Amino acid sequence: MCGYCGCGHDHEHTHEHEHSHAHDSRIIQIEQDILGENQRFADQNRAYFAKNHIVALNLMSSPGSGKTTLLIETIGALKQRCAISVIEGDQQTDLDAKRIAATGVPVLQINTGKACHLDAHRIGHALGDLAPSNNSILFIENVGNLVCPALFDLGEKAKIVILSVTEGDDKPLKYPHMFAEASLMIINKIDLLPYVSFNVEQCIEYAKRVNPSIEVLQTSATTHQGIEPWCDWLLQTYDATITA
Ligand SMILES: Nc1nc2c(ncn2[C@@H]2O[C@H](COP(=O)(O)OP(=O)(O)OP(=O)(O)O)[C@@H](O)[C@H]2O)c(=O)[nH]1
Ligand SMILES: [Mg+2]
Repeated sequence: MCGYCGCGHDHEHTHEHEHSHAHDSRIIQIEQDILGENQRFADQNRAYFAKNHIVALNLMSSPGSGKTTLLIETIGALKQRCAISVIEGDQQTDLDAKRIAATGVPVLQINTGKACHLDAHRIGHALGDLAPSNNSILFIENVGNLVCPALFDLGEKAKIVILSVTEGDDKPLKYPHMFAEASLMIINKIDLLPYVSFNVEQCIEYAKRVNPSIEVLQTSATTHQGIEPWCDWLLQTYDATITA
């Protein structure tokens, strides 16, 4: 249960629900306050990114879809071409930060505790500590969760959703907010396609039903398939932002 975004609404249920309308409106008010507060910090982050020519990309997915593995491959392919830094979001541990640190790029781990997503306030603090270089790409690996991170603007240039083929091709319809918010869907672990029942065309059709303008790439972070088109997408986004 998330202690911040209100999903799950952790409260005692020893009472009857005769007053459910008042209860619901109080929850909606709390959610509006939380998201309104987040938006103010997100706008500050966005201004910081624009001033310093930093392309911030928010990577979101279910746990284990391959975000960190894909990042490690991406950093290996791109770090000679542009400066890169990473913010890692997990509920606990610095395991992912250690994996990224081994690539040699600056990385900062955020532990969210009970919270199931990163928010703009935490990112603002992390920017102070990480101090990403001007003219760089900043990857923000969000907490593994296909729901709540979609609600929270971090001030990023783009949201990217990573869906691995072991999760099922129906996810864009079942978790539409994530796919509606994303500019790009990466279908990862395509090396496993021969072993799972995952219809790539069907998945893309579902994603475009939710978000007609979503772009789609297919990768395998372990066999390196599709990494080049993904790096091209990154460099185009970087060039467009830096020269804007
Ligand atoms: N076969 C295959 N395995 C992959 C691929 N990408 C990642 N994996 C494996 O999937 C598992 C999870 O990968 P991670 O990169 O840790 O996933 P993550 O999304 O960062 O996980 P969280 O940070 O916990 O949400 C690891 O065992 C990876 O080796 C891929 O393209 N193909
Ligand atoms: Mg990870």
